[in-house]
Amino acid sequence: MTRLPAARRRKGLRLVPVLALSLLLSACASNAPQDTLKPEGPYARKIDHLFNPVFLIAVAVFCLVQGLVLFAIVKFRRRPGDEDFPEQLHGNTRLELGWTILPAIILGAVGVFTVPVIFDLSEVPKNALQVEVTGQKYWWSYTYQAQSKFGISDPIITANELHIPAGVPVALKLDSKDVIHSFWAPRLNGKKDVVPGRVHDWKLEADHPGVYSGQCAEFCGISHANMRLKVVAHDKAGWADWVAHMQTKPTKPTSGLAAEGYDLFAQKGCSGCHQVDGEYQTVAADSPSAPNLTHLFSRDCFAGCIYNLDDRNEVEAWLRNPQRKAGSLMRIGQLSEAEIDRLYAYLETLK
Ligand code: HEC
Ligand SMILES: [Cu+2]
Repeated sequence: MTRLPAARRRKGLRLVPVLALSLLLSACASNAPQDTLKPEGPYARKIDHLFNPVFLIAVAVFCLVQGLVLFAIVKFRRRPGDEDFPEQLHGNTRLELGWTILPAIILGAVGVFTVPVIFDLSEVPKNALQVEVTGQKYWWSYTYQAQSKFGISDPIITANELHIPAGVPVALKLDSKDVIHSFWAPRLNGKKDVVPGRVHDWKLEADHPGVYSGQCAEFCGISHANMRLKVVAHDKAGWADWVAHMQTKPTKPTSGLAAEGYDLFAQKGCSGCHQVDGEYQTVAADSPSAPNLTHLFSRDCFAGCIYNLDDRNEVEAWLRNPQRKAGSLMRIGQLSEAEIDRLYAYLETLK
């Protein structure tokens, strides 16, 4: 066996504490909005309640196994004067039965608690708000069909930010336009694959009003990491306001930059992909689907929730070059700064 020179070995050893420390510190983020260990709703809590004991069992098994390994290493180490091979053994029925039966019992016990949770989580909740979720490269669209129980009289279509009432179960129907994505809002429930040609049921519920971030959790292409989402949970009044607002139609601007922007929106082909209810209703059949912009400025974030809508620079940078988000399916010609100003003025009216 070739051995590393002593100096190199020592250098390698010095890296061990550095690695261990960085691993430890990486667990210390004070602001971790996607921390699955801090569930904020009943479904996520079910998973957490399962995770905690299973983790403890895993720790106990780890300590037992590693402890036995260390014990064997120390106890049976080679001592000075040991010249002969140790006694060679083959098989030990009692040990082998032990380490087959004990893990089987442990896994069986874990299974007894896990299986009901799997069934619970896949049960479609009753009296739930229904939302259709479509994953696509690289953003999420949400459709709420009319549901009188939740005050929705006309369908609502929005993107990236999923609005829900707090304390109410939300039944999701997940579908994909292109490849496999995975819908994940860690503090509200686990992951669920979003597969083209199939509709998967999933659900969410938030205990309290708040904003819960999430992301696509299945590698789906070059901007997979830029496919984030937000779940915004409202209190009763906030939910009623949001629904009422989303049911209004924007009024077409008639003067100033915004009116010029309105015309540019058609001239520059934006309306070929983007729908604005009441104004630009139909999009080209062969265009990639694009976020519905009817109430664009009622959202906080855009383009897979990676940019802030309240930062005008980010919106302008997007119109200057939508390819700043790698692989973006928004393809437009180069716009002049004057055109961008006008388009921005129009977009801003889409509240
Ligand atoms: C070829 C289709 C297409 C055309 C044409 C197009 N877009 Fe887009 N647009 C998209 C797609 C797809 C996205 C989502 C990109 C992403 O998040 O990965 C998008 C995203 C956006 C967003 C962010 C919306 C959100 O909620 O995330 C805005 C604003 C926008 N486009 C404005 C425009 C304007 C203005 C024009 C015309 C100059 C235009 N788009 C032309 C396809 C298009
Ligand atoms: Cu994805």
